[in-house]
Amino acid sequence: MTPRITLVRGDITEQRADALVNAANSSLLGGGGVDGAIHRRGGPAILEDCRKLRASRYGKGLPTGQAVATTAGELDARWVIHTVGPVHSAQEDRSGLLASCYRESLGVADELGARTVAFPAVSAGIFGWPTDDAARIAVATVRATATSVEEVTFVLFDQDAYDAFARQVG
Ligand code: AR6
Repeated sequence: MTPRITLVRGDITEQRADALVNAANSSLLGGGGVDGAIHRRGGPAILEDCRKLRASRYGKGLPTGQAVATTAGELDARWVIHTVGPVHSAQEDRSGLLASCYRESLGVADELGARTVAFPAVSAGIFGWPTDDAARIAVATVRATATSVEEVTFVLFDQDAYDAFARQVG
């Protein structure tokens, strides 16, 4: 099955879903943008889980394009799924890695039994990915992924990003 896709304009930390996806970096130890907001609002339990992951499976960090789950702390969700988007490059096509973020996050959601998942526009902020292309890859990948997730909500922070996703969803 492929999930129903819905769009929301707003802050992902204010959403309710089984899993909220974080646009993290390989360190898993926090940053700006979505990552900063998730750790701020979710509280220290998320960072504590991230540190445990760094001390075990991901000693060198979470590779770009992969995903891993932690508690959602005080957020209105059961899990946060951390994924690391690629930094946009004009020289190198990294779109396969960006698609992988969505695919791998849905795979983790399936392992957890999550039925509703909220995504931000991974890589479209600090990592510099052009919004239209980020939206195209996000929507196409979710549509092409077989998953038991029933609903994917893209949570877009600003109107431009919302409009870009709306053009893709049609
Ligand atoms: N809710 C929803 N969307 C948001 C929020 C929010 N609270 N805040 C920003 N956005 P970014 P990236 C939008 O920069 O490009 C961090 O330092 C934003 O406008 O959060 O993958 C990490 O630690 C943009 O459209 O993620 C990494 O180092 C989109 O979310 C790096 O940034 C993604 O922006 C990851 O950069």
